[in-house]
Amino acid sequence: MRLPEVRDVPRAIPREDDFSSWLRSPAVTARLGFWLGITFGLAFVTGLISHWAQTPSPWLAFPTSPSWGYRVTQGVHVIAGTAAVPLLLVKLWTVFPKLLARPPRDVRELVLHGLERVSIAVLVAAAIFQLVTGLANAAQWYPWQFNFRPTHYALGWIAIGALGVHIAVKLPIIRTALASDVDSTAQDRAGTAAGPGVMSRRGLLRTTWAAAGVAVLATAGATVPWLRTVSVLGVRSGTGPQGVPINHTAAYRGVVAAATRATYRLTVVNGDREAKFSLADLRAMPQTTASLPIACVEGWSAGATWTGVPVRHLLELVDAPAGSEVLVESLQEHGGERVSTLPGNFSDHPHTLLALDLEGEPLSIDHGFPCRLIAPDRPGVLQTKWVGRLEVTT
Ligand SMILES: Nc1nc2c(c(=O)[nH]1)N[C@H]1C(S)=C(S)[C@@H](COP(=O)(O)O)O[C@H]1N2
Ligand SMILES: [Mo]
Repeated sequence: MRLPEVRDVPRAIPREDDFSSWLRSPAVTARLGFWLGITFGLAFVTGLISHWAQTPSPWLAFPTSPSWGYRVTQGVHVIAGTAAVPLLLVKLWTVFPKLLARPPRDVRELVLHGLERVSIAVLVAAAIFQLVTGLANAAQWYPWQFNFRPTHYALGWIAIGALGVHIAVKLPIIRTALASDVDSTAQDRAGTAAGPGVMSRRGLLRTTWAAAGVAVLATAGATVPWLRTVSVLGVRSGTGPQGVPINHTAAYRGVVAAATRATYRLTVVNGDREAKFSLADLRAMPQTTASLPIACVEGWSAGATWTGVPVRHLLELVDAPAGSEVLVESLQEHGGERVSTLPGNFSDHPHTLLALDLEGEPLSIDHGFPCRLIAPDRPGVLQTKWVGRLEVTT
């Protein structure tokens, strides 16, 4: 069945045919898409790792080694997402006229066309949502009401699913485009200019790669120490007290009074066994020193040397068996990151510490005085500060 053609309607909105730039070619779009696919793939995989680290699985324990593992995967996550921003913007520019394409008149084709449009709309919306919320999160700006983590996680699946469909649908075009020269006109839409105008295709691609490179350099310093000085966009890339940045201060979390009280006691509980230790008691226990990073989910990280009592030692004092899962509770009464769970393989690890010192000096109040949890290969959000209580939960 054919639908009547709409003719002679005055055009306020341009049509696909009104765009003729030599740069808007599948030869260019496919090359941008290739790298966009890589950045989204990296962000997806490292995002799954971060989700796993924060949602302990009873079937598959998150590993405690290498101790810098989460630092690397989360650094890659944020860097890949940042690099994707210029790639996505330029790619959308190259395909933008398709938005104005006239729908086919054949009903069957119209349905297919509509389905493709919907899948592209989902992909573009999810991709933009992920990049915008991810960047805002890395900048610690939360201009929304929803809970960031579950939303970003769910949309990650939607984005990667829609990306898979998109690649499958476009595969023939992608393969031809990538196999031929970037100046090839073989797949260009009729009406595309026959040669370069203000810019060559190679020039556009080089400019885009450079923009992605600048975006990476501007954020990577939050995790890569020697890049600190060039990272104008690196959040928390500067040094804080004792050489480690501070995310949430004691004043912000309202724990100054509780953390500095002379009557401070650490409570360790295993069923009906309960023990209490003063700061002096903790200092008198065997101490372990370990080099472990703070690796924030927001992408910044910093390596440091911590000294304190192994959590395993404290658990032995209340007869907790090996592999005990432990609930770590802060003196902090309100707000986020108040408690965290240490899975059994983490509480067993000799470098999982209740740290008292950072770089050889007592912890500053903002780093968690009198003591804070620090464990290998663990997201920063779970490295609980101002610890008041450890409770064995299994
Ligand atoms: N009790 C408590 N612990 C906390 C936080 C917090 O707000 N409250 N912030 C967490 C976050 S998000 C990070 S990245 C690390 C940062 O530790 P630092 O401030 O010593 O660098 O502490 C974690 N521990
Ligand atoms: Mo964090």
